[in-house]
Amino acid sequence: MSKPNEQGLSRRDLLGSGLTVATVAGSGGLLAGGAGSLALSGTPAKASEQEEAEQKTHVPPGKLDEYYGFWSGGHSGELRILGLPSMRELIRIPVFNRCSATGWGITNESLEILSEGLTPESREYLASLGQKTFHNGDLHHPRPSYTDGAYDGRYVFVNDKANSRIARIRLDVMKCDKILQIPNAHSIHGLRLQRYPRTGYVFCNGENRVPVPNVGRYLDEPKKWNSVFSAIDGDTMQVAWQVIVSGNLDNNDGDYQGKYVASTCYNAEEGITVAEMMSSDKDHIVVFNIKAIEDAVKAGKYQEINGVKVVDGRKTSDLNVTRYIPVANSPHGCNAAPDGKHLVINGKLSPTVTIFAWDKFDDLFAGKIKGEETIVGNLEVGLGPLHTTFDGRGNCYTSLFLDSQVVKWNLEDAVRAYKGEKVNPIRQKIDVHYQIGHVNASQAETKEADGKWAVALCKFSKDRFLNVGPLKPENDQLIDISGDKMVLVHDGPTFAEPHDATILHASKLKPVEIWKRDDPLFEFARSWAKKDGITLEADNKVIRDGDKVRVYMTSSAPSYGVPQFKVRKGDEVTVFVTNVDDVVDLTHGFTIVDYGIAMEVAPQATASVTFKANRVGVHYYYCQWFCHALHMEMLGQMLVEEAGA
Ligand code: CUK
Ligand code: CUA
Repeated sequence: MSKPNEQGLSRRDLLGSGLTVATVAGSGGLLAGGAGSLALSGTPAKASEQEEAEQKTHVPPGKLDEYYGFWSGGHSGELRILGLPSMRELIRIPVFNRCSATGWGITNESLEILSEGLTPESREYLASLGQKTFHNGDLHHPRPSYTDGAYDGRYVFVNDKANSRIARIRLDVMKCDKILQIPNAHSIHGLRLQRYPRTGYVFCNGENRVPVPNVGRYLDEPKKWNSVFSAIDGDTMQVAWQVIVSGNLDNNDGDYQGKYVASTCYNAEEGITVAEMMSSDKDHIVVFNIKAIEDAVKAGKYQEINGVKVVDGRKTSDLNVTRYIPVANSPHGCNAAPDGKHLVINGKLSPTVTIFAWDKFDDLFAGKIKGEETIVGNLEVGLGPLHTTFDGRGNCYTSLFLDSQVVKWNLEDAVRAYKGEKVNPIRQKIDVHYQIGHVNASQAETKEADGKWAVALCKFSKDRFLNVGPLKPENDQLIDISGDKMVLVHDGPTFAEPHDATILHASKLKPVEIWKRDDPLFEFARSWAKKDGITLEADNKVIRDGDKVRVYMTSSAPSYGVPQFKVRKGDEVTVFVTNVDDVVDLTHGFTIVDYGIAMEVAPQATASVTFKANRVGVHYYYCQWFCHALHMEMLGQMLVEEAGA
């Protein structure tokens, strides 16, 4: 039993007791982490089933996991890779954050990526702060690229809710190579990818409504505010087009035919306060017709705002590019089923999921049927349905935030029940710990959904782990979904904040072992080397160019090619380090003491950093990545002399 609070009840007691809380739709407190009263108690597995399932998660020392999981890092701004089913964290990929280990946000290469895609307004704002980029981000939705509805192993795309950006991570080297800030849209939340014929478009939801363009007035005229839906070209990482909509945009997903994208909206009222946003008992989903939007752009039926072609898709528009379909208040998750035919909308405040048939959208846009007629199912699943995932065998798994459960239900049965047949689509409910957000299963967002594992990303761990102070870890739980019954098999503590994860079979990815020397990410160093007549892999040289100094050095365990160099106070110094070791695992680093500089230089990579030598003295530089028995001895000295010396 966990320790009671002053009222004599711990949260665990509350969760277990079925204590009644107000469940009036519209009560803001409802979503603040209370326990649901209607919760059917979860059905735990039999001891033998439990043991058998737990055995399967054991990956013995030296053995490899069967799946990669791309985990969002939420407001830590990073992306993480876990191995499944062991749930071991394999590595972290810095994206919107700064990273002390790899020098992300310090090196020239990373700063170029972090700053090149910013809008002119952001650049100006950041320059006024003396910054080249933002230092934070809020990464919710990692999505691997597709070819014909299956993962193709090229990229993972992610959103940044905090600073309205998206980023691309290359899966051959597991590094971020592009970041784009999206003009006109405010706060990028939902992010999904074009599945067919390939990615293609990256679809991004601007969550919050603002004046478009955002010109510094109209606070008291919210009717002049809008949300903006963006399609980004995933190859060039440029905005292809945008659509201005009514209401806001939360999550989205596309079909398997490349024709439609749908998005949930939790504020059709276009209110500002919670009460206003909740005033109607209906919100809507918006359906975007890709071809119609492209045709409108081709026909010049757009407005150019901040350099982007913006098509009018509001309710009042006569362009026939969007359709609004009413659903119960405050829908959240938006999930295309791997059967290619169905779309599941998760009710959040409504205890239901609503099922749509993609192919009915043809008739909807042709004006032959009404929005409501595209609905083929509506099933009561439990309290606080947020997201749904799939096993490829016709079953769906929906996260229930308020009930702290995952509910398994059958899609075909739900469609039959909606037609009036007497079937119970609900298969099972299990407890998760606690307050689950996303649930996602192996390969579930592809036509190759394989129904082996699902992860339940729980917002609270409460007393599941040793107490680490007021800020608790969250809890990513692993569920075996391969059999008739779900079995909860693993608790995984995790730091802020995994919203979401996508799970790929390991055969989908073929990352390189060491860098290739001609990698485009080394272009900055290559172009300077060319100007200076330097061969990066061989030369160790200090070049003075007025008050600019460029230091080119190699690194080879356990030494730097330049053991010492001298500069003058006030010089602008750029150090290029090329790791000439070609052994797997042999990463070097370069850290200058008391200068705030550190970077990773993996085998066959070049990294560079530029700084002002404004601090005189002898400053050691050393290798911070363990590389050799003499790793401690891998160091050198930079002397910064007084300018007149
Ligand atoms: S959202 Cu976090 S629980 Cu940002 Cu994907 Cu639904
Ligand atoms: Cu090189 Cu440690």
